[in-house]
Amino acid sequence: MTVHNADIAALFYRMAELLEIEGANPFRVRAYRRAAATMEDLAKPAIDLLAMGADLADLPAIGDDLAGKIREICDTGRLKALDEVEARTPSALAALAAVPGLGPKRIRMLHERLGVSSIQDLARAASEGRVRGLPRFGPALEARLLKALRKSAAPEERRFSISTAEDFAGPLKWYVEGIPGVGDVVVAGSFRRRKETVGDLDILAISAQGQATTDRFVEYEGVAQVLAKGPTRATVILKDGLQIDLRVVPEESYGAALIYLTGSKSHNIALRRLAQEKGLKISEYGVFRGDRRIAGRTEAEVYTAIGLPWTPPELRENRGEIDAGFAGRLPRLVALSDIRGDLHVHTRDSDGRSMLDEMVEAARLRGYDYVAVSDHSRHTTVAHGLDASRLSAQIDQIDRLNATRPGIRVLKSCEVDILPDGRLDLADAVLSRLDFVIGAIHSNFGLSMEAQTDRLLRAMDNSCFHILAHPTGRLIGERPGYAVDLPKVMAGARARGCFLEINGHPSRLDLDDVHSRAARDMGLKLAIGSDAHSSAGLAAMRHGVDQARRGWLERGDVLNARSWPDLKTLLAR
Ligand code: DGT
Ligand code: CA
Ligand code: CA
Repeated sequence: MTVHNADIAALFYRMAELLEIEGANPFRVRAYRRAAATMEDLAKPAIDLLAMGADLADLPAIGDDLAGKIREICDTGRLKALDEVEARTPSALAALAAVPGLGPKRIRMLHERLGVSSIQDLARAASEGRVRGLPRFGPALEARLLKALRKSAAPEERRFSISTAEDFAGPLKWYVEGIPGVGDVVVAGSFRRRKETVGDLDILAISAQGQATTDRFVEYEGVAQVLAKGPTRATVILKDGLQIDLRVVPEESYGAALIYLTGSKSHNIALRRLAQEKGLKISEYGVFRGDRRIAGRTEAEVYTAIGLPWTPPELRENRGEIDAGFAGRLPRLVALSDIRGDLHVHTRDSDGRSMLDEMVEAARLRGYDYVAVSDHSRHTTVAHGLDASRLSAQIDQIDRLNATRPGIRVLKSCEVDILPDGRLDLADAVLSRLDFVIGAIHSNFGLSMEAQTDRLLRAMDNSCFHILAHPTGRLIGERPGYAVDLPKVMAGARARGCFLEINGHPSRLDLDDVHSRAARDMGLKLAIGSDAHSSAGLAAMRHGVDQARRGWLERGDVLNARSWPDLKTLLAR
């Protein structure tokens, strides 16, 4: 575990904030703030100083007590004293600190004078005009608070799936590219990092004429509301509720601005810390030594200036990419062009909308070497699942197709239901005729974690089983996954020669990025499937690949980045 000085500072600031809300001794509050500042200014990581045997009590504003706390944080990543304060501060009160304009002193005043201990209390008091009369408040602040509260009370932060965001991003990008004087345009933010959902779109445009650009930007036909417009930036809300932030920068800051706007925030903060350690300053305008700009035009230039290789946006989550970059060990991420085939598609034989030969032809047109037909089994009756005789007939049909159609190999598969007791929905006799079997849960989501985990492991005990589809069963924005001990399932899969899937359907993306990373770290290979239910659905492969990239997967970690002969060898149990 690496604990950064900024992490220690953050814990101390939080401590000061909560103590202040509590009305603790001001000297104690100030001591934590000064200690936090010391940590921020420290040139070397405290964790390294400790390892070298340095006495941190020698540092400014750090006494024996705080030195001990720093050691505790470096050892455990936590601060017990803070946990205790957190536990006794009403969480609603602590949450008030997130309202712009409210610091601990004001929160305490609101609490003591007006009995405010939640956001709702505050909204009521402010709308009744009771806040303005407090010392250090006033009508202007009251109005600002109300505005901030209205914003935060707006529908529970709405997020858009990456594929919905793509639908908006494409035309919007063309529009901005068409504005006179505009050069490159990039949709940055979480969209560029390929997060599974985005809160808003952040567009970066190069132009020497900022004002003219934002003027034209807000005239975009989809705009419902203009929240802000200035010479370098504008914010609008589209009719469908999606917010768009536009930043306009001159060419010489492009790389720096792109890094800033791509984020993530925690990646940016880590970069800034790194620059500071080198005596540099990094901002959205460039990298500076003193007043001199030493980099900024391209992303690569900026990364190089602070000693890092250019880092793929999907990795910029401060999940180890900085250390890996330093060590020259960034993964060579799998790319869509590495994918040789699709391992999960449906046809009209179950709940797909395209005929089997249409699916095969669409896969061939995508340049695949193979495509696996994996219709549902009978247990999933709503999907018109196949029983043994219908599956047999499909197998025969695919054999005939393979004999006549050159250009792509059609693999015989089936998405077989895993029954509540872990048995598979179809008999081994028919399953063993398939090239491989995908197992999935479509019922009994409510089992205990232990039972669900056992169910999956028992299914994988069957030597007909190969790939576990959408392993958590979640539907993004609709339902969480079932309770399951994924690390245990992953280890169990590896031990049995089975694999897990990254389902590329934009409402599934299951495994997600974090679980995919965990699989990779334990040496478990993954299959990426589109779960297409029509020929157009094959395009979802790219969403699966995006999440694989966010999970640090390389070509070798992905089953269907292999040729069929190689894949066949891997699938042999
Ligand atoms: P989202 O929109 O919630 O899906 O996530 P992002 O990552 O697109 O975040 P957003 O739209 O709030 O901001 C876009 C980028 O701007 C973000 O990825 C990094 C940068 N950024 C925003 N706030 C800060 C900040 O306080 N500090 C730094 N260093 N960068 C920030
Ligand atoms: Ca964003
Ligand atoms: Ca934004």
